[in-house]
Amino acid sequence: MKRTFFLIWILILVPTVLFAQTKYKKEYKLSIVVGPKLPWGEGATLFAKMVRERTQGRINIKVYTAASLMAGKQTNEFLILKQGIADFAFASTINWSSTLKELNLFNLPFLFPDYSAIDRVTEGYVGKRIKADIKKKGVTILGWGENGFREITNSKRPVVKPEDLKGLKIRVVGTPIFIDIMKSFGANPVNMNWGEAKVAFQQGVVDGQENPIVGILIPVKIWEFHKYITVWHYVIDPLMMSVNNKVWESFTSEDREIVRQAAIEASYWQKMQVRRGLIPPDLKALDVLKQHGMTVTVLTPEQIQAFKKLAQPVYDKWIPKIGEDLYKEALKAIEYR
Ligand code: X2X
Repeated sequence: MKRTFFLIWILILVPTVLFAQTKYKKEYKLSIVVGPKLPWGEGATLFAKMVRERTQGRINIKVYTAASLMAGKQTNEFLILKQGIADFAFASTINWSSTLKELNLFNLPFLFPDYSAIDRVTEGYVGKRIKADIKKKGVTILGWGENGFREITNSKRPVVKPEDLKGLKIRVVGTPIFIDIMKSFGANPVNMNWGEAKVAFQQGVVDGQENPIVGILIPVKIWEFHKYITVWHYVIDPLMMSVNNKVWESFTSEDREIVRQAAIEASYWQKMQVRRGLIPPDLKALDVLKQHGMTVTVLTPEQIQAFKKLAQPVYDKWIPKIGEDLYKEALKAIEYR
């Protein structure tokens, strides 16, 4: 009797274990658009390491840097993740916002005044709604990291007022709202993939660009190309640790829990890295730029207002595409004090 039970048990258990293991791929591909040494890349690597260790190697994630899974075309990232060419991505809202219009919420100029405002939006009701919408489109968001507040640099002159931007060629990501924003300020936007941008700075094909200080500008040594930076916090750029829905559903519930927890921890760690030296009174990150000879101009609220006023047409055009309701909910969270 006992032996029969044992045999039945073995007959059930062995195929279950084998089947569970064959469901998993040998390697899961995680996409990022930058290199491995930036905090963004380090966050992705940390996530992969945590998942590999905590699942005893059952889930083996490899980080594909420099937009290599989409031949450099960073605005295609959501599509390749949805299609399963990538299994995971640690992705900027900017790069997905040409496909997912509501993500342009984060691109509205001067909407987010500080870190606490962006945290209330991503971690609150608006973040949950965005997650639910993206889930319906084939992708699960597991955690929020951050590229940072984007500041503008150039090789020509200090930018204090809109007239200073007149005629400057500014490299932006090839997502339509950035063309509208730069035009509203009076600059000449040039869209270009990040992979080609550094050479363009070097050769002076463009006069300037916009990117976050700790997340991008210090690691790429922007002072080798541009002498002037204006700190104006005009756009914030959250990162989403994300996974293709089919891949997500193929994991056991225990493994999903491990992956979810690792995503939260790694994205939070990454977000804290890029905020270092940028929260008053600790502004060491600005000192690094100055030590390398850059002229750092920090705009006052009145100076920012001059740019924000010019961007009103961007708000008028893009709020309907983002969704009036989502925008209003975000405003509520931002204005909460
Ligand atoms: O292309 C950029 O500017 C970058 C690296 O910041 C993004 O991917 C949004």
